[in-house]
Amino acid sequence: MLASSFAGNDTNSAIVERGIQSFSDNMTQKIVDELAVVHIIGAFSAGKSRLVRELLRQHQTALALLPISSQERQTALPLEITYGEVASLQQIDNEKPENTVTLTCFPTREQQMRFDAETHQLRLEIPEPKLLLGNISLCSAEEGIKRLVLKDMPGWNSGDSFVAENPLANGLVGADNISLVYVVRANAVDSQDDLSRLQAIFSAVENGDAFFYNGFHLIVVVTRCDATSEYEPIKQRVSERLQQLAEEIGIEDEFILTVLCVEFGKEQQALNQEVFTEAFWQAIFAPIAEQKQATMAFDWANRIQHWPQNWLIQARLTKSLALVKHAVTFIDQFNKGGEFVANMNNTRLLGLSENERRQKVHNAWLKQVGQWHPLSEAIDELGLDAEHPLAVWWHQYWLAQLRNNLRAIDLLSEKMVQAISKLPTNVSDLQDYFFAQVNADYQQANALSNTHFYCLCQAIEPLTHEANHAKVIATLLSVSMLDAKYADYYHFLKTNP
Ligand SMILES: Nc1nc2c(ncn2[C@@H]2O[C@H](COP(=O)(O)OP(=O)(O)OP(=O)(O)O)[C@@H](O)[C@H]2O)c(=O)[nH]1
Ligand SMILES: [Mg+2]
Repeated sequence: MLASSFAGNDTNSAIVERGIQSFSDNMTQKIVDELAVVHIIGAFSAGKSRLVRELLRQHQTALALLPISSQERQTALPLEITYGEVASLQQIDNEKPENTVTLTCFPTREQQMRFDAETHQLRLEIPEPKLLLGNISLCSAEEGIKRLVLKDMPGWNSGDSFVAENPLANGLVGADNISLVYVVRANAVDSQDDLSRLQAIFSAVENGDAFFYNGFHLIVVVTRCDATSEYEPIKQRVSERLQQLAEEIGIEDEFILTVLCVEFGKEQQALNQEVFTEAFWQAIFAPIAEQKQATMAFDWANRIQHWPQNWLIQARLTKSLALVKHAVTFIDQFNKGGEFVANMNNTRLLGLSENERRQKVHNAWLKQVGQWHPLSEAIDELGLDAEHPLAVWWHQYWLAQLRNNLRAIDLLSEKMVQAISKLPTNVSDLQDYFFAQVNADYQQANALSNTHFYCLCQAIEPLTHEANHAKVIATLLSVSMLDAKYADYYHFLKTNP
């Protein structure tokens, strides 16, 4: 089987790879920086950082980057946790972003305290899919996948931090909050100090200073609940207390409370907290759950099914294959029983002028092969919009192959038209004349049905009837890769005998 030659310096595989890469880039939605924030607040040593560690426990390789949780006051700088393709921890100077430092392990409290919590923070990026929200619309209409930012805050009463002492000044106000997480030890659920801080936050929600999506969702995580029998009484006590606070402040209509009790256990012998962590994620995403579900199910196969009609490539594929078929029929008709203009000879042209002879031969030829429109012009009409995700593959591979393979047929047709138009009156044998004029081009064109590209066209013909557009594209991309690899291999063998 013949293989087409390389286009420029690229191998066929390189061209297909580029097409597939471009398709993949176009179909992968970019992650935008719009922030949806969930603050984790509470008194020092309540278990805020421990909660974060539990949520990210399966990221074993990033263990050194996770916040330290200890019996002493620990967190001194706010820690942002969000999605990143690779785990990384940075210390950010909000006023001088150029001073950002990448850290290889989580800084101790002493190390953190060298920096001003008002202007500095830590940022942990981690490949945790739970931190991706899908392409939901939050505050702006920006398209792309939104990230969740969890904020592990310094403890309220850790004394020496501006941030810790001003829970309202440290981001709750002004952020696009999805929900709020308040962590409290089981033995501190009656704390007056916590209550007065929550009161300040509830008031900020009431007067609109603190913005929350779809109501004010508060998730209370009660840690160190060692006996499950305590869960219900604790939940009840916390609910009553906070519901009453919401009523006093006048936000009971928008106040949605979830209380989760947990016993994380000793760090070293951490229990499997799967049930708790699932319940936790579900609770914090409750305000955007519907939107999130709708966008997450919208993968690329689904998106292709929803492409506009003029983006679907079946119609263009059908037209491409029709051109190939047309070319093959043309070649079949081109030579009938060894004659390029069948049954034509000098006797039938006797008594005609030079022009009349040429006209008669041309008509006979057209009758034999049918009307001919240059294939290259038909191929030009098959272009895709530049913004079509498959545009690179379609133009650089598919249409280029089509053009390369059908060029010989256009050339043959042109050659024949020229040969007829300059047919001299004194040729002794018409068939000999045409043989000399076009046979070499005919042989070239006739090789089409022997090419790997022709085989490919036959193999993908059933796709033109396939209703599943994603399947069509997936199949096209994979067979084009096989085709390209074959062509490169063939070329390699030919040039390295
Ligand atoms: N046994 C047990 N220990 C817990 C639990 N929750 C937290 N701890 C421990 O309590 C200590 C304090 O937890 P941290 O996560 O550091 O508390 P924090 O709220 O981040 O405290 P600051 O950063 O100082 O504000 C750590 O040693 C945790 O391992 C729990 O449910 N059970
Ligand atoms: Mg902490």
